[in-house]
Amino acid sequence: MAGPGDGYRTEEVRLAARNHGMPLEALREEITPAGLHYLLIHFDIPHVDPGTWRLDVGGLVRNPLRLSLEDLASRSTQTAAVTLECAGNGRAELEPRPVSQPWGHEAVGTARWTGVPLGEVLADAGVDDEAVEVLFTGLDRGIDGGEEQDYERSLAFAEAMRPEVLLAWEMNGRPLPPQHGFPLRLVVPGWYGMTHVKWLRRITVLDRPFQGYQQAHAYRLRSSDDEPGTPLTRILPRSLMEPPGIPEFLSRQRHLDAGSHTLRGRAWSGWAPVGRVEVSTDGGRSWSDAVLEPAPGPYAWRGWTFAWDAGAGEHELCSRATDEAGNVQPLDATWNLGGYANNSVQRLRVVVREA
Ligand SMILES: Nc1nc2c(c(=O)[nH]1)N[C@H]1C(S)=C(S)[C@@H](COP(=O)(O)O)O[C@H]1N2
Ligand SMILES: [Mo]
Repeated sequence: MAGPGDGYRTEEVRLAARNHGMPLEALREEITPAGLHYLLIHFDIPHVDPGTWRLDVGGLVRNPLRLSLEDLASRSTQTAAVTLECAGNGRAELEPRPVSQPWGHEAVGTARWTGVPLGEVLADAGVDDEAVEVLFTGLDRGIDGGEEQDYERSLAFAEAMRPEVLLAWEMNGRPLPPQHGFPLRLVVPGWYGMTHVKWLRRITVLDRPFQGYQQAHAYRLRSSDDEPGTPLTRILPRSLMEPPGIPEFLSRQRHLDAGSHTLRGRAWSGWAPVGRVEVSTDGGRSWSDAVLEPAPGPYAWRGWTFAWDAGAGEHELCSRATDEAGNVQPLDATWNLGGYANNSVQRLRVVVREA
């Protein structure tokens, strides 16, 4: 943990340089270009020869499979626009700050993912009736929390069988870039990023819940290390504003001219479609509805706009999303040990100068 006055540690700065965020001006794009999509890589990006790579599907199945990329691509494919967000997005706003990847608000992006429904591959493998979970193992290996491990995460069997869950080999119409999981990754629309296992090499059907580090220890909401906590699952609603005007290089302070402006942003939730976005230009004291645009898919963000007549002076701009399940963004963050799921509203300070 680091207190409000503590500077960033070398380790945090190194992590931030490896795992870049989506620059918030890219909120302008409905589909995030691959190079602007955020990245989160725990260990090393593995080197993969697509000619010899195979996906093994085993465990509690009657017909274990070993599939090449050609085998997968010969099936009928699906493409979906899906918003991915790291569960640690917003972590750096917490006090004290968990020392980890120091995300502000930029750990998000929306891509078009192409692949095959996982459920169809599992059906071919003939899953046993005792199946409880499905485990996804990446090719990347490292040490986290003092434990050597492959990067692995599981899903409840019923969740894995949902028709929107994909084994994807394309991002925005091109083979997955190395950093986004080449040659194959899992895409679980609506869920936080840690579930979307990259560099897949094995899928194992289990008769009990997986207890590995990234499942049982990391990615849980809890306030101390000795609590089991509750697992992170779906993405809580969030709206972000494209920063208006121009930035000052170092502070990123925004400057714009007095007069009419169209404020823009995007909003998403993994629980239900976003049904409302409100904007405040006075730091959250008063709110007005933004105009919503359609989403490019049921699990993708939707754009919004808001007409603002800006008077000279300093203003704090905020936006907040409400989803159709009734979840709304809080004004203030709730602290937790891992710094997860902080979906409190973004506050953007702008200086408006006389036109
Ligand atoms: N194999 C593997 N898969 C992984 C990770 C990883 O480190 N290794 N990071 C996860 C986390 S925490 C996130 S937020 C997403 C990020 O996906 P992206 O880098 O394609 O944006 O990948 C997930 N899948
Ligand atoms: Mo993440």
